[in-house]
Amino acid sequence: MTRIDRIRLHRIDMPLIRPFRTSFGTQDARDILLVEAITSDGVSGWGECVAMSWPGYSYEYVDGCVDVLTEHLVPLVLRDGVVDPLEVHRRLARVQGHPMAKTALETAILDAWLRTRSERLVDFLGAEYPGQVRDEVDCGVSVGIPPSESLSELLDEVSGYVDAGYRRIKLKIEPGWDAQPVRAVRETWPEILLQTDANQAYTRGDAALLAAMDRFDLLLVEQPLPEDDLLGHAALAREITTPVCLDESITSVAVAETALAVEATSVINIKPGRVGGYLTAVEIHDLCHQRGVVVWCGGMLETGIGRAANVALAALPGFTLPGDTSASNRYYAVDVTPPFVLDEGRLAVPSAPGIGVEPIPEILAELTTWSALIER
Ligand code: OSB
Ligand code: MG
Repeated sequence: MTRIDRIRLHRIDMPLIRPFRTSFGTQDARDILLVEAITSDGVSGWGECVAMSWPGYSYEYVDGCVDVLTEHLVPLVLRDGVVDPLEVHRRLARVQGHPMAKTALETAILDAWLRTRSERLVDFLGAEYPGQVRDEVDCGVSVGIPPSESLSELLDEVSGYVDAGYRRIKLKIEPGWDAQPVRAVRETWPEILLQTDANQAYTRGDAALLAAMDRFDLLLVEQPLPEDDLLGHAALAREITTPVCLDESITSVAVAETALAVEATSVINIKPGRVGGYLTAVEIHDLCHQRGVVVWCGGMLETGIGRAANVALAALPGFTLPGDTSASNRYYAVDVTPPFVLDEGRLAVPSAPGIGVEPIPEILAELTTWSALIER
């Protein structure tokens, strides 16, 4: 019987093509933890931890993830080498919180398990939807606030993405960088699918400011208010015509259900790392799909490892809006896996077993700043 014998943590440093500024801070490089789960048959599975190096988007951060993985999560699975995905999921639930760390470990083990069975992640995730799972997904792109705060720089960047074929543009906004850039992009591309993301930068008193963007025909506004303010989002949703979409707030199936019940959100951004894994991500998808609520797949500047798994998730039938599933070259000159390349604004779902890709050893070695092996 296959067991998980060893877990290796790889910390890598990936320079970004250009700085990525949001309302919570600026990143120049991505400090990323990859988890490798190695079976008793010598098969490796991979998972990416989407935490950032500082707790700006959520409370998780890379040093904290290394600690909770090493001290708490990895020991729970190495005790008996459990590989069954549902059992791994139940096991990790004994630790409170830390969804990004859990997702990385759960995905690595799931990938290893699927590889030993020669089954693709997309077929596993989409098992309830035979014949309805896509083999390519529509891609959008998230556009940061230009560090110069220059409109012409923003339009140049967006123009590059439009030319590359992206099917939807998302603009990061914050007070002081909102209606003006949104208007400039809308006037330049009257037909493009356009949405905004505030990453919690507004307050309950800002409804008029946000309503001022209703005239730009936006698909949605993502996470305008603080994460815990579901009722604030519900009140705001009554004040503006642009649909409210929650990202940071949706941390579990139960919260998703509550947010829908109080009408705090009418569209959901599903990010596996934020909700604690691909199994939970599918549950939220199923809940929304049953209720006719649209979902789309978010992103966290993933390498090819996380991107591969996200593309598989985004192939499920409820993902009807383009996701933040951009090509590798949106963020990185060199990806740690073979690059994901856009084809007519779409990415292909990998055809190989598991997540379908793995790191290129020489590139991984070059990018690695630290690694640790944890054994049974
Ligand atoms: O809020 O969706 C977000 C990146 C890091 C943290 C939070 C967010 C984002 C993005 C980029 O918007 C999504 C991507 O292209 O991966
Ligand atoms: Mg967001």
